[in-house]
Amino acid sequence: MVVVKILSSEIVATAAGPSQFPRDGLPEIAFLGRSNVGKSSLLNRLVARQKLAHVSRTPGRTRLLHFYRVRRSRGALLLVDLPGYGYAKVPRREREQWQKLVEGYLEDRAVLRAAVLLQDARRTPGEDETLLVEWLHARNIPVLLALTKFDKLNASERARRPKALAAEFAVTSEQMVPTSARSGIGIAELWRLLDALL
Ligand SMILES: Nc1nc2c(ncn2[C@@H]2O[C@H](COP(=O)(O)OP(=O)(O)OP(=O)(O)O)[C@@H](O)[C@H]2O)c(=O)[nH]1
Ligand SMILES: [Mg+2]
Repeated sequence: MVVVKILSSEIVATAAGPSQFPRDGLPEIAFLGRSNVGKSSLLNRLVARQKLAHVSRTPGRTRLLHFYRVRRSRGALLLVDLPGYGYAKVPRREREQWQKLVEGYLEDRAVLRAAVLLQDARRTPGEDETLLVEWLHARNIPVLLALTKFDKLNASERARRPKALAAEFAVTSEQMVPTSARSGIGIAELWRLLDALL
């Protein structure tokens, strides 16, 4: 197995719109999912830093795109922490703004190599998730599903949930990885799947 080292990671942009997106041409991976699903935590774990991305105490606060540059022994890339959706208290007008910002980003970003959609391993996907996967497929954006908070499942759920969720999303096992930002389960596997798309 080839060991890929993380050499450095840093935030390079916090963007409220396209004019603030980085233009250095590095390949990019976007992290998408419901508020509180664990996007920032997973990102921190991927770069082996505890406090690069902000882990929120109050869900649904992030309204911006955060771009992190990661230098690895096999090259540099950007990881993008997208604002979470689906937070119940968010008024409709803000939801529409989220949609405009995130869909605008996903549709126009030439350097985008893949989207990682995060799904809480304990929960049933909602329309937000299934429609998003369809939307990404329709635009030929490769999608990986990261099941989050896998440490919270017991042994029998660990055996059952990935299969059930793969069926609900209609994806193969190569497109899905159980993860835990707490224990580190699935982090190496997620990098392996991402590298195949980079
Ligand atoms: N047990 C456990 N808790 C986790 C895991 N990942 C995230 N959490 C917790 O879930 C909460 C939300 O995590 P965040 O990483 O801030 O989630 P987010 O998707 O970035 O949330 P927004 O930025 O609000 O969209 C925090 O309390 C985390 O500590 C995990 O793998 N296991
Ligand atoms: Mg976050």
